[in-house]
Amino acid sequence: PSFEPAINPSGRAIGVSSDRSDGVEKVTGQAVYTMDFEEAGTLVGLVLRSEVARGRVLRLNAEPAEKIRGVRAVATHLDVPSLSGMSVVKDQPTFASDMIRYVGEPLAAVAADNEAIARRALAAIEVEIEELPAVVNLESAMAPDAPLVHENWQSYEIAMEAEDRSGNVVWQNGIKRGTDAEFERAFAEADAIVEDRFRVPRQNQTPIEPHVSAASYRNGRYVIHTSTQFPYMIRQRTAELLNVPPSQVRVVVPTVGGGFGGKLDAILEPIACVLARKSRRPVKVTNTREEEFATTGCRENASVWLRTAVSADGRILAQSAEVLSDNGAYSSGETVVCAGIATIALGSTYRIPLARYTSKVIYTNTPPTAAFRGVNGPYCIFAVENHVEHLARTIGMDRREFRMRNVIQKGDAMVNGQVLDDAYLLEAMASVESRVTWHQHAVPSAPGKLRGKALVPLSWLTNGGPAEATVHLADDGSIMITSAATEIGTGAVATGMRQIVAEVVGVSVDRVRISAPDTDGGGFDNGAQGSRTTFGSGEAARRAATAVREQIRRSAAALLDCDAGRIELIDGHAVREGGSSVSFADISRDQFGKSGPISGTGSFVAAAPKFDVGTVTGAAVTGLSGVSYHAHYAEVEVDAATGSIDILRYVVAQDVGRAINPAMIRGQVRGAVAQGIGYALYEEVRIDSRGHVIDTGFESYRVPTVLDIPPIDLEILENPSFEGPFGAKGVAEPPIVPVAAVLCAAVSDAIGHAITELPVTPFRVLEALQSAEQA
Ligand code: SMO
Repeated sequence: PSFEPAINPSGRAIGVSSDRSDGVEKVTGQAVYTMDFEEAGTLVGLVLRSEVARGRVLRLNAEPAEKIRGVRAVATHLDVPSLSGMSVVKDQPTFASDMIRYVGEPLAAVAADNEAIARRALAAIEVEIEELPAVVNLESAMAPDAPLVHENWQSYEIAMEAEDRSGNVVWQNGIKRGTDAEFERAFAEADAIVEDRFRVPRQNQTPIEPHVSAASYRNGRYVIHTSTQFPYMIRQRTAELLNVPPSQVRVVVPTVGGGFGGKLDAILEPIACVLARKSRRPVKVTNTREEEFATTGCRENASVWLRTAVSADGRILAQSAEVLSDNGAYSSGETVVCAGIATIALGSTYRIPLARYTSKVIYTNTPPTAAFRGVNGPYCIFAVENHVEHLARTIGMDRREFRMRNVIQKGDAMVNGQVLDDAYLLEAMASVESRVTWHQHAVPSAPGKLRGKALVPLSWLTNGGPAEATVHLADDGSIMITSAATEIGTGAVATGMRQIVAEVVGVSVDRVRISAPDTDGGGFDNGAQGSRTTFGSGEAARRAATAVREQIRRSAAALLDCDAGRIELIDGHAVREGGSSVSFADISRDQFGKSGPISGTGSFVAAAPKFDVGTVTGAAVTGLSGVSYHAHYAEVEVDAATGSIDILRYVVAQDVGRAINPAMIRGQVRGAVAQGIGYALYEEVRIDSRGHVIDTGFESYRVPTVLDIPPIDLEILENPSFEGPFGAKGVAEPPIVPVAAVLCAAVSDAIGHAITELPVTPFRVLEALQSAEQA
């Protein structure tokens, strides 16, 4: 691989743990979140939500609410265009009209002078609903005679095999590798066949700042200030729902208090817009914590079935898999798109020569599910790795040995046929093993305490979506970046992109500023998703900065009377080889009068990966970009009397391509492992038999605290990508992916019995211990 070497060989700007520029204002309470943002005259918007999971709206009368003094607007489905012709991938209307499909579905909204009036107005809206039988879990939704969540949904155009275009299946994706005859022979001739089914619950992103959107309507345009990860998606989706051209919607993003995948879609934005249009006043709609738990898109509940043929000498011969993911009542698109990733994720760590994988997304009468850091990776890898432990046990082989025999190595293809010329899984595993006692005997446990450990390798992707950026040389010699890349708390925009540009242009990081995301003010950006900010937005900025750098050198050459090739850019100055120099401020002012201000633009989209398709067919997501390589190790101690789990040691090796800011990487790994611990051991959004979310607060929904998170021993590996800036790859998502896998495997190792369902609660541990005794 060849990529440009660092332009400042001293590494002044990248590879340095620059301070987070947004840190001080956040910890001192000065940062302005959408929560804090308020135009003069802003009204309070509240949403009336359905109390039943499935039903027919017989009557909806908003008139009594409209008559209340201080109520400025009441909106229902009558105020928005109907959704006919909307694609199934994004099918949620702003307000329900005739049918209700989940508890919490918006029926109407009000804008009033204050919250008390708005609450009274909600209570005054008259609603009559005929409750109908609902399907609130995967099993009942897939039953042959199940009620259809979308009764006329077969009219949607879906690229799906004909036999599956029925029932509540939203979308199906599959991968076939090898011929049917080869596949069947592998199972017939296998020394062992192992089968498992794994189950996982919903996980809520629990951002500190809930969803909140403020909208105004001026001169026929909507202006939205909102807490989002993806301003252009909000613009597009809101425009689609309001049936206006996207250019009639402007999206501005103040400081964001956490996203984690949950803030990709328009949820409150269209509601705020309709209320603003009707009231002719700015309107702010804020989710309560209860609404945040009960109505926003969680990581989906799912089940993963795996069946594998294996040889006595520990080789995977063939594998079947079926993933069932709960879409909820409407599709945001994420769960559907990610169904494609699931089939690849299952076959991205080990060589699977023959495969039959299916991934199905199912409609249920429950709140729509959506993206969450790592999408379905945490449950696909949880299933794959605990299944691998089962395979090794079955043939009596050491699990480390089994993994080494099957793990993808350089030049191998993943199950989708994509060749990984740079696979660094063995190196990641070696990094972890050099820091743990894997080969030694475990430290003896105290009486009643059981110790176990596990090591899990991982390949993971970076979103390769498009980005534009512009870099300007200002009149004072400082640098300005305009981009719609969105800072969601990782530091990748506010600090990382500035480091990248500083490195290229040859200034200190504090001389570089970056604009806040505004769809009226910067180029397109694919949003803070899939760990793509540094990789994609950063690369666009690097390219823009390179164009500026060359213009500065040309201008300096003219001023210093030499060849541009002899100019170096150092600390805000253009320096002629061995002699005189001119400051960026002087260059800038000189250029203003000659050929105008200096600026450059850059754009990026990842190239298609390399394939050795052979007999692979059917993958809807065709390839992964910016693949990085990882290993996680955990050692746990289980209390046999109480079932409680202590994490004694947690070790990570993460390939980041190129470390732009090591301290920020450590922060991301720690945050991801923390969220992974929550998923593995505590978190579960439960839904009752009538479709109500049970866990609507932190009293019953337990997230890990600082007391639950052990020190994390991280080694950062640098295996440069061909595309990211200076070789950088995505960082923030991959480290959540293997956490549940490694913790569950370590607990199963400790208690001598497999656990196949998350979260691994003390109750499940005691249940498994009991089964182990009976066996
Ligand atoms: S789930 Mo992430 O925001 O791509």
